[in-house]
Amino acid sequence: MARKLDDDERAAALATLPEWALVAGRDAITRSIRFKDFNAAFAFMTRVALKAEKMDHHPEWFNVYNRVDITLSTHDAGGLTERDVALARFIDQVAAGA
Ligand code: HBI
Repeated sequence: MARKLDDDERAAALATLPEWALVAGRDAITRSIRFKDFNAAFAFMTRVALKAEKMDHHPEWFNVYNRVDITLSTHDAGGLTERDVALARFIDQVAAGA
């Protein structure tokens, strides 16, 4: 089971994830992405969903039309782990190519 990142590890990870912010009051990170339309947003969500299944690590997310709000944290560990960092990097790659 993944272990929580300590303060230094979390800061180092966040430094490499400039699009993401810490969630106030949670050991979690969040990013909001706007796509050109719903179709692009849902195509993004489909790709991330397949990766999440493969990783057995799932996002908390909300979609309205072309916007997708994503929050990542590892529920089993009660906070941020390397799995969240890995999924965030994948999300950034897919969003960049959308
Ligand atoms: N996704 N974000 C997140 N955090 C988890 O702890 C987690 C998950 N997806 C699946 C999963 N854990 C399973 O390993 C457990 O529910 C058994």
